[in-house]
Amino acid sequence: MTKVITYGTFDLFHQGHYNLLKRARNLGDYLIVGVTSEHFDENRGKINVVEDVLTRVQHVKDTGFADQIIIEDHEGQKIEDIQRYGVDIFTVGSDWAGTFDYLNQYCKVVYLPRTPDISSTEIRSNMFHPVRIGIVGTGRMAPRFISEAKYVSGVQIITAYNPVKGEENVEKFREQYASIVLETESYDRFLDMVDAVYIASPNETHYDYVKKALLSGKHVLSEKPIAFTRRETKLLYDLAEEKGLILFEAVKVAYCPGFQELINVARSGKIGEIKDIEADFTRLASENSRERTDAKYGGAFYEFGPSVLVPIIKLMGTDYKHISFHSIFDKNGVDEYNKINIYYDNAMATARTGVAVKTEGQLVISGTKGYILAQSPWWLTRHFEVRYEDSSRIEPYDPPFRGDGLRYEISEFIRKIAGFSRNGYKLTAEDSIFMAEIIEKYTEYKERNSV
Ligand code: C2G
Repeated sequence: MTKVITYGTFDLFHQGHYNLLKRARNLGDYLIVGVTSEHFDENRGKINVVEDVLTRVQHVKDTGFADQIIIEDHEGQKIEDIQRYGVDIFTVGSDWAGTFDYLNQYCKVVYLPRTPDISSTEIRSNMFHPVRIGIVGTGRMAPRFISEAKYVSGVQIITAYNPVKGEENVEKFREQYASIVLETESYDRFLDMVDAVYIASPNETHYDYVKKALLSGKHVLSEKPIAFTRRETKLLYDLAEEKGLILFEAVKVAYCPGFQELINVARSGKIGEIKDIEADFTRLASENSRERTDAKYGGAFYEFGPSVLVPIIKLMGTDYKHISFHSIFDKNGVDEYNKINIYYDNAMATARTGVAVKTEGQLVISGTKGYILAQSPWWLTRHFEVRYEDSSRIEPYDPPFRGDGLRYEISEFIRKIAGFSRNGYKLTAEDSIFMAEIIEKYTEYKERNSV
């Protein structure tokens, strides 16, 4: 009996997949098909897969060509499988020609002709109808957004908006991105061109921009904080809901695959009951930066507060008993460094943020059986460890992380707009509204104590 094995994602199953499986089956008497897990696809940089693994397995099964279906979830598995199942022939489509020659040591490698003119990528982009995006603000975030959006299919950046006359970054933007229409006069005209907006303007302008965009029927991804009060934030989410629009707060860490994994490990019971969280995020900003000169809307807490609150909200929830703030302010009332303590029944958390004090910058989640340590920069989660009383016992995790991480939040946003996926569990409206409540409390504290 000749055993054949092939692998694929088989997303949005199409004729090319069908032909490949049929040809693979005809190479022998028994066909094993490896379908990639979500985790493995994320690891190899394929972040646009639409269907979940069980749906994809079902489609392969429905063809009737597979005698056995397995899940491929890690690098190096092909070699293991070939040996474990006693495979004679490994095959994939000719788009991979050469890539798997190293498997010749274990079995015969055959590249089958690829069916022309059809691919999951193409189907995905047709299904998604490219979402036309406009960017509000041409400062630091805009170029990062543009370069990361290239990795997400179904996105077109059409226009950018900045009404501030003479700002240096406007001209730079115009020169660098000739194909993006730069609108400097009318926000309405800018909105008319797009399906969705990404808001990366100064903090205090987010609320108005978000509100107007929603009222014009546009989906919104807004930099944090969406607004400075609970009431305003809730109003915006209610408005989005009423209009059937997607509103996402861009707290990047929440959408990182590695951070999701960290939260899931923490929730799994591995470290026992969670009793304490220490989330630390500091970045020294230059003395003339916006963060250190804008006494009203700058400072460390507004800058990094949402990021440090995410792990606390995700693991301890919103039902806290008491919160206290401690800040070091400069002479103009800018918070340079903060320590926030949140107390729950039987658990507590500390968040530290700073723009003029440098700390270790780690995330520590402490439980009754052990703790999770994610070192700086834990908000771009690439590595974390589970540690125990026995200090020699360390379990490392190395989740995937590509680019500067923005692509994950963009991809989630686009998927939600397209109606796929995945309810927004990563950062919900409730999470954002709760963050706004803490921000509001912080503002009251700051007004009382800063100067
Ligand atoms: N395929 C094809 N013709 C197409 C499209 C795809 O023959 N028009 C083949 C691919 O060459 C592959 C299989 O169908 O052999 C599955 O394709 P994908 O779902 O795109 O999976 P892929 O990313 O190629 O994964 O470990 C995974 C493997 O490396 C292949």
